[in-house]
Amino acid sequence: MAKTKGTSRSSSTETEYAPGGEPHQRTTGDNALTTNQGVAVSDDQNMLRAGARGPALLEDFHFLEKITHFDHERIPERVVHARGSGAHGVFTPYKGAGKYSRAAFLQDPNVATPVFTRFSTVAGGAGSVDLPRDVRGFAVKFYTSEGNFDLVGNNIPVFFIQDSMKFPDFVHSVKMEPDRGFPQNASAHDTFWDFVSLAPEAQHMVMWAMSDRAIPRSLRMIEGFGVHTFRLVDAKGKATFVKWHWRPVLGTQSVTWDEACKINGADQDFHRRDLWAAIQAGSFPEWELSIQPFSEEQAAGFDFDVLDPTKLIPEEVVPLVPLGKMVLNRWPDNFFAETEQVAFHPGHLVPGIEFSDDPLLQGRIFSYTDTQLLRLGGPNFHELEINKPKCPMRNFQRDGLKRQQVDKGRTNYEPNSIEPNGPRETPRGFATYPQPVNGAKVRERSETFSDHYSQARMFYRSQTPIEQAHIANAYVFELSKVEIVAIRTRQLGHLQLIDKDLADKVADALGMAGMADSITPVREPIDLDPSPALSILAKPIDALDGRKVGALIADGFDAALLGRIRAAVEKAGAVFEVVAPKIGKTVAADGTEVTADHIVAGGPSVIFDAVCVLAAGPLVDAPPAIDWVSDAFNHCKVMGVVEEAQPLLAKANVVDDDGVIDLGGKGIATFIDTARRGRIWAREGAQTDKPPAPPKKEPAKPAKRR
Ligand code: HDE
Repeated sequence: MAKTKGTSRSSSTETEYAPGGEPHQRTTGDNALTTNQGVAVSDDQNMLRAGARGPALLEDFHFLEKITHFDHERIPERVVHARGSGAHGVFTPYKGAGKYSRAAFLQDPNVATPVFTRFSTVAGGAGSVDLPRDVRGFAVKFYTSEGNFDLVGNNIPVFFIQDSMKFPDFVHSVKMEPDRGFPQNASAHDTFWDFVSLAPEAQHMVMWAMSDRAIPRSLRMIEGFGVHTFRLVDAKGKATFVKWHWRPVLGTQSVTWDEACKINGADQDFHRRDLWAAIQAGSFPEWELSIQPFSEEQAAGFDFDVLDPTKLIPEEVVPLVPLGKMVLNRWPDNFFAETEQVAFHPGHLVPGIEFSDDPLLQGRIFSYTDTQLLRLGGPNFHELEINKPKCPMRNFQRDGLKRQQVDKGRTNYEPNSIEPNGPRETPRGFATYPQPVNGAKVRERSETFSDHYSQARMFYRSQTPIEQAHIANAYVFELSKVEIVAIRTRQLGHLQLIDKDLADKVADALGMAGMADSITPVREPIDLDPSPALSILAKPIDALDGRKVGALIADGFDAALLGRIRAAVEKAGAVFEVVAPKIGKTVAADGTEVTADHIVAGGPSVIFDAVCVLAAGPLVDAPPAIDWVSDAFNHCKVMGVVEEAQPLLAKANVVDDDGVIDLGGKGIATFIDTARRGRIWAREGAQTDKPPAPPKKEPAKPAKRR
């Protein structure tokens, strides 16, 4: 066991790291951790399992009690992922998608399977804001002809912990602190950083959480991942390991941290409203479902264990195989009945899709049933409309709280000879892949789980300089909110192991240069090849589809120009909205009257992807208008401008660059063309020490502001 000195301010506890890398803090005093029956606990880090890499054992009463108690902690909102937005849709497989799995919904491109998808944040309550720095849940229920299959994933491909035993501890640490009740939905506080800095296995996912992935532009623009390794089984019984991926057709996009903070104030339902509005407008979001298939032999050759949920498989090593497409095309009729009552469960599998022995997945198989029992009030939650399979469902389970179905007949058991046409077993039913299992009963993490830094380093080094700067800023922001200095120095110690340059930047910005703890890793990190697929900006989008352009006007604006811009923006697939001092009417120079979508303070530029500034006049003396323009510029947005707006632009400190485009002449086309490519990161690059990554395409030479 590797020892690190006690770093907590108030105790002399020593933390020891076992060969698997997990921290153990033991006592010889009278402060033993016990079960609810008073039984002292010897290992609170690992579930009981058959062999270090084997499946979990049902006799683990400590784990069952701990996780049951945890699952029942909140009534009735979800204990995690409470804040969510959902939509109905369909999934259609591509030709040949059934190659790896016998699952019926993957076989026929002419058969679409209904789905219900719920996106969520993790830490906040049901009424919390949509844009905290947080992981997003991405849960899909497929109502297949063979029963319901739930793919319950996140928008980040790895997880914070390796063993389900630690889930209550991890979640407690990130939620509001128990004595003070804040912060809500934020990881920027002592207990979160205390936990993750004591559990090195969290470091990879923490790096993702500090990246722009944790502040998405839209739920329509997030990726989804199954996280764990799963097993697909074909019609002949051949098994393949897979990782699941969802890719948004609109591309992966994020906001900046400053925008996220301001959006939370401007519109706390930003993501829910955005998804709702897109679906109402018939602009249905789409995702491609893919797998990374690999064999057990291939898995054995990787630098990491595929059963370890804190590791990903780079796409450059195992490329994605697309299986089909999901389209979300219908908002629920009733939020409570559908989005709130939907019950997802990683154990809802159909023939052809199975678990792996990932110890995090194994614990989830129990937890989700238990949580629904509490949340939905008993064992009949499958009868709720949103949870009901859309294929026949019959068995001898009976009665219980809130039973809806009126079961008929005399038999409620089998075998029986009284009703021979009643439900019976079938050879085409779900049959588990006969994976051999052996091993001693141990609470032990496999040594193959012990490299906690190499992939965190790989993720960081796969980012563009702009994204790296955002990650560094996020660490600085979060750690600046941590009061206990020892927690900060411990986390800085981990960063030293991940990337020295990042660690020094963060320490420097905190005013803590040279204060990092010295941490001895259980296993020394290695340099892995960067994976460009992990960067958002390295895969630039070239489309305005699904995005939003805002135009700021005031009395005396050019109505004909506004009309031309609106037509061009809408033709490019984006939504166009007008912002003016008054909501009622704004009078153009030619007398035309236009109704605004927002007043200036009600429609700040943070809610748009690109903007046009078409007037100045009274706006020059209005602080919300000055903020509107200067925020748009500072958030690197492409700006279409007119000569008349010059006094406002000057007051907002807008400087000429390739993203400030005169809308005269062919300016509208240049504006659309530039806005399609996203932001003008060079504005931010000017503040970092490295230049931004060059765009793949040469930008069209934009017309400069006169
Ligand atoms: Fe969950 N998780 N989770 N989780 N999870 C829940 O189930 C749990 C984990 C995820 O929109 C709960 O119905 C344990 C990983 C999503 O309704 C609960 C462990 C991943 C959602 C629960 C994990 C997820 C949940 C709370 C570690 C990504 C929202 C309410 C062993 C692969 C689904 C509920 C929705 C919800 C337990 C870890 C994703 C308590 C014990 C890893 C997307 O059962």
